[in-house]
Amino acid sequence: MSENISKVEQDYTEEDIQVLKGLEHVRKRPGMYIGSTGSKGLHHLVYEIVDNAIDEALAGYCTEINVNIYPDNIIEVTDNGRGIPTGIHPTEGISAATVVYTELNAGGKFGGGGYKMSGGLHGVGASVVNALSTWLELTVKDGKNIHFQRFENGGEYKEEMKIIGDTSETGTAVKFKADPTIFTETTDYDYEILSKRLREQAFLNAGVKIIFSDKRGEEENTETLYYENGIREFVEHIHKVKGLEPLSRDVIYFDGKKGDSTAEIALMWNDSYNDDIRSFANNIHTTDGGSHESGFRSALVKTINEYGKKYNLIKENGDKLLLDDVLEGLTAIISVKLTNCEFEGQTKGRLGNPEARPLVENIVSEKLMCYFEENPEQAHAVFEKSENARKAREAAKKARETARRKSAMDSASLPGKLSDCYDKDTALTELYIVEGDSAGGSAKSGRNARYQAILPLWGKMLNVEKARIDKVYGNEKLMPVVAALGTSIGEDFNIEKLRYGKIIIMADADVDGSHIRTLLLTFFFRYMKELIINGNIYIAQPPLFKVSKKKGKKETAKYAFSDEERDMYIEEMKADGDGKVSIQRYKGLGEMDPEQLWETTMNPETRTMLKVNLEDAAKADEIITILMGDKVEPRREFIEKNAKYVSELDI
Ligand code: TSJ
Repeated sequence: MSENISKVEQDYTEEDIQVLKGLEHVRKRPGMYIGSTGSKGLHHLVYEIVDNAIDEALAGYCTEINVNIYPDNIIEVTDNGRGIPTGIHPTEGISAATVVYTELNAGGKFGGGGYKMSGGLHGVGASVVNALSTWLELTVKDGKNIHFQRFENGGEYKEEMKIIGDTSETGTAVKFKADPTIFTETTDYDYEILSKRLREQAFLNAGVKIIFSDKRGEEENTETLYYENGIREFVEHIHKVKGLEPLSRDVIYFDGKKGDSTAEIALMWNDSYNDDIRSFANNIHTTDGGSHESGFRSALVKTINEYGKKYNLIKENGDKLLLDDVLEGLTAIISVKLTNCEFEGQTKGRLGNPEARPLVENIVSEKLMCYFEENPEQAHAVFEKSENARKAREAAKKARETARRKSAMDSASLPGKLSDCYDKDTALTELYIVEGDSAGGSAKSGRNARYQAILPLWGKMLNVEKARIDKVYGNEKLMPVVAALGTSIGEDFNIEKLRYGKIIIMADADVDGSHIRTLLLTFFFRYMKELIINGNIYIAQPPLFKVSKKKGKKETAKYAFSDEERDMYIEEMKADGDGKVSIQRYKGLGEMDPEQLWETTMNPETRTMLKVNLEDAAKADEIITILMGDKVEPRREFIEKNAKYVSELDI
């Protein structure tokens, strides 16, 4: 068989050259295919391969997927499906499997069979993984033969696919090593990141068993991810890890379909004040929602109000529940599978397909009403919870009006501690939110007062997890931030009134500093989310060390932002000959004089800052929920699992 499909190496056709150009382009512009060449892009490689195996499972031919990490960060993904077709591709003249690996976007196209729902974050496929790997090995078992092919240097191959043995089993195995010349930042896979994503896939695809093993360390770390009840168990899992007390015993679950499109919804309320709604389209997390999610929201508020009216729980029309009221304490998963997903927005995180809205809306409207009628105690519990939220909302409105009268929200009365800048153009202006008065002093002297404003924070920080918005209005630490920004919060938020283009959180690299950072991020995430989406929030990166050398009277200094960088500068200075190298460790911003602070952390020409994205903020939000929550067990578990991360954050 391998004889039939072998081609002479030097006999390149025009098509082959096209193929190579495709993969070459992937190597030249990896970002276009996998988003980034950082840690995120690296992990995408694994998702991309696993998604293919999941497609086979969804098609009904595969029950088990194995994902292994071997020493040296080699990844292996195996399934027990039909095996990628190895027969000769009708137009390309080589094995169909080879086509999948060497042509962009070839996945699922061959054989006419194809898949109806194909995921893939950016529509990239196995060929992209191949293009970005030092080597990749493909093994296909077809119930008779074992076929094998090896690729090197981003998709080149010396031999066609060949038979290396016989077998009675079927399945596909892919093993690859990410190319360190492409992934220059890191080629180290993070167990928790992969585990979280694989678990999510197991929840979204009920009945698919994913066995995940990390074989890099002395002790193997293995998890079996298998959920017979799919997204119902996802909702329970979220409650369990966050330590939230459910309002009812069972998760509410609906599914339905229209044509080739399907939707599943699972939901449950808990005793917290926040909602956690996660939506997916073809197994891809739509972080910015979209048509399916808005269909859900609209059906939810409509149905609960209808129920209230029907059973005389709502007396006057003015008592109508708003969306925010019914969302309080709600955890929900919405998962749709469509033949052709369209993702919109800058980060492609929003589902565009208009048909997904009525699909979800109709299922939820019809079935939730039935559910409430059959489970009146649950319906009443939900109603009471929403009713309390409505009352709190109205109390907040009063608090807000009082606050407005005192004109605390008005930019005409800026907070006393604010050292404002002269410029008003948000293309230039920056607000530094600084923890501690001494650092605030240095920042004030060191800044460029034309466009940099300084707001020092003091006093006890409010824990936003336990407070509703009415408490935020009275908080001495947050109110100055709100007043300085000028945008107001929550329902009143208006980005047009923003007084600074960049809002920079500048805190020490210690326990208190990370506490402040996390709380501020949570606050922005909950009450000023648009600022994060809009990319206005930054985290300053002050150096941790100063490495300097005195040669006679002349001092040269370099600032290091990590232990590695510090050691590098020490070596450099030592290698550079005589003079004494000294190291200063900055324990806090207050230890730097104004010039140093300007040069290292505030000068736009020389500073580095981290731009906060929605994911960072959501992470902070999750950390706050778990660490500040009432339950001890999830907190302990979280800290154990995330020991590395937590110590980095030092919370
Ligand atoms: F694409 C890939 F290489 F990334 C990959 C594909 C990786 C892994 C781990 C598994 C797979 C894969 C593909 N598993 N199963 C399949 N199935 C097919 O490609 C297949 C088999 C038969 C037919 C048919 O119509 O008979 C159609 C397809 C798409």
